Amino acid sequence: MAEHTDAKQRQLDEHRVDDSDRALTTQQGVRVDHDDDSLTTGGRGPTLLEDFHAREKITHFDHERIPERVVHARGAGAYGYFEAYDGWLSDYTTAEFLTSGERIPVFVRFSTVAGSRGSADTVRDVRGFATKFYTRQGNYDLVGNNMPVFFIHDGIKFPDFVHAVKPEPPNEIPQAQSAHDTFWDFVSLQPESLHMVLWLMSDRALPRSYRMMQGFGVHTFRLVDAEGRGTFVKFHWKPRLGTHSLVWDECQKVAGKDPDFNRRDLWDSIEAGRFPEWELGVQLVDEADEHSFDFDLLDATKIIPEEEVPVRPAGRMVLDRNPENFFAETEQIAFHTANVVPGIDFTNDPLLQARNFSYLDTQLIRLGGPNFSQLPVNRPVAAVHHNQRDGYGQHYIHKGQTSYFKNSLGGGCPAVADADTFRHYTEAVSGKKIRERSPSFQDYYSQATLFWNSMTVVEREHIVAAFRFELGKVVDKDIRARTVHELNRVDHDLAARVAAGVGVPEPGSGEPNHGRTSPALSQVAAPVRSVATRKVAVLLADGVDATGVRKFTDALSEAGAIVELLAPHEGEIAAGTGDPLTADRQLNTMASVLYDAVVVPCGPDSVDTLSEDGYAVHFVAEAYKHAKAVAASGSGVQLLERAGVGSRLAKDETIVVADGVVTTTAAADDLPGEFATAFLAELAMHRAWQRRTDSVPA
Ligand code: HDE
Repeated sequence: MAEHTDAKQRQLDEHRVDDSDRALTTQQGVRVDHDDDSLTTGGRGPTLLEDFHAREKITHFDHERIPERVVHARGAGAYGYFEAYDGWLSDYTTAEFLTSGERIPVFVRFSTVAGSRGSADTVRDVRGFATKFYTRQGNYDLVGNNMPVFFIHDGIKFPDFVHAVKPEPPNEIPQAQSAHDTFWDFVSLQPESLHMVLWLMSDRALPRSYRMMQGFGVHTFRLVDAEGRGTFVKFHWKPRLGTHSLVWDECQKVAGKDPDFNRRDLWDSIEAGRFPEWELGVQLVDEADEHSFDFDLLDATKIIPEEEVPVRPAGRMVLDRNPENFFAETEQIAFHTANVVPGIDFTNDPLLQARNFSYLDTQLIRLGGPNFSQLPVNRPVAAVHHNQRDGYGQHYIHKGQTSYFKNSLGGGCPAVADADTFRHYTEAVSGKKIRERSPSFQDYYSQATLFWNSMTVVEREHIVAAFRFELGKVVDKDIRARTVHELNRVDHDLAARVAAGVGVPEPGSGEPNHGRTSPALSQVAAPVRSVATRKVAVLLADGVDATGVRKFTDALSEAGAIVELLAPHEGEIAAGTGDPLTADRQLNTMASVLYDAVVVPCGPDSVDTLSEDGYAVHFVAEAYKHAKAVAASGSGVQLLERAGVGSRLAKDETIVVADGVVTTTAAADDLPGEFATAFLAELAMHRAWQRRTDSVPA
């Protein structure tokens, strides 16, 4: 648990309840001497109405569920802090948290969008990335996603879009999936969604970890300085560990092996003191340049390419404390895009404007009334004084005779302030009231093409495979054809490759591709290489060369990787050389998909046992299929051969590195330090994307 306490944590401490060494009571504080049997007439008679304890207990239980979020129902959150760099943003904004450099408490909630609260983490979906900054000037919420654009550009389409992606009404199937008819029906008829659909079909929709995911504010917001001058801004979060994804086959398996994969990863990392970190970046656009782009800044289906407007580092955020209670904190946190502080304002982005209505509205039903901002996790650390009164769940006891403004009886208080106040940006607007979207929003394809053009070969392969998978689940052939037709307007090669997979005739040559790229969009082209927090499975059994294992795993741990020893049985593992080892986990409780890499150490008996264990053989083959780093030393190489892994395995004591597979026949005593170094280099690559594994059984 984090050492640091801050204003928010001190406030939360007042609400934290510790039951240890305490007596059981009713809600009224009456001590209870019996909690197993209800009050009955005789041991076998009817239960008595006067059993207030049993009634209270059951009644509370009957009411303990609240509606899940209509979207983003499944999530995981944590506390931490944000600190701005250098205060350079004070040239643009009066928002203190962006300029003071002080540590500002935050709570971040990550989420999937489509699935219900109990759905699996590793589904193909957008991820929410919502941050509440508890600033001295009030709460600021940056309610973003891990993709920089959205499916629609006008909020009026949001209910349609969500109805289309959610499980279908007759049977509530499928859960947490976009691979079904209604979603693709919507997409094929709503071309503005195409750009985001390309992101959704890309690896961005399959994050390896919330800690390895970018975040985006999506909309163009506005910074406002002390003179009231506005500057357009887009917010970006960049993870220190780089942006990395799982592969689709892996995701589907993880959904069964560990449906809490991303949630657990966040929790475990924070518990272990490996605090996730992001850098906040901003793209700033002068108001005078509002119309100098070939898209509309108010259109949330568009990015501002980083090569056109660079992302400037503005601060960093660290998450260092898990919540005490999921419901109280992660479930009850209420984000709202209209929670802004002085120095940050909106633009006329029609999606943002609708969100500013929706987020307050939704909390009223979800949290049962207008006082949800008094819930501990939602309370600002800034002082709160207003004339709003009463309502369900009112926690404050407001003193005084007046609850209106202006008043004389209350001395005019609370009084409007004259400094440090929120003042709406004064923007001149004019025009006729019309239901019509500006033509500047109507280029649906250029940026979808830009995204496609910017992908590496392997990223494109994944996108094509994703389209084939998703459309392959669509029953209505017209929807498939219509979608392919739309893809043809993005790129002909893309459309042709998808068409070939889903039984749709290849469309004509389509519109010419504009050929532009934005290198920053690829997450593979310039990866952050790090082994920090990467999970490595070491497969072993009795007779393993324990000396070599220790030497190797020490080197990995020192480099920041997490090593787990997996064996057919838990407890002590008899060693072929050196002292016995203790297995961390029983092999069959885990799976390769829960690790970043796998290692098979030397030890003839150990390797013989593993070679007879289909689970171990599959473990290695599957890690190989998913392009993970694989290593084996000494007799361990035989298990790789048995698993059909790699065509270039070591034949002698030389270290062979081939497409992420690192082998040597050297055993414990001769195992060179370079073996660990070579493996760490492959692990840092995240995946050996150049490895061709299509023919490896899934
Ligand atoms: Fe949301 N969205 N949204 N959304 N959204 C909600 O608010 C909505 C949009 C996002 O961890 C809801 O409290 C409308 C864009 C996140 O608690 C609801 C529109 C982006 C979260 C809602 C959008 C988001 C939500 C459901 C179109 C990325 C989870 C429960 C006008 C920038 C926050 C709730 C959390 C949650 C409405 C579009 C991100 C119903 C109407 C664009 C991360 O109010």
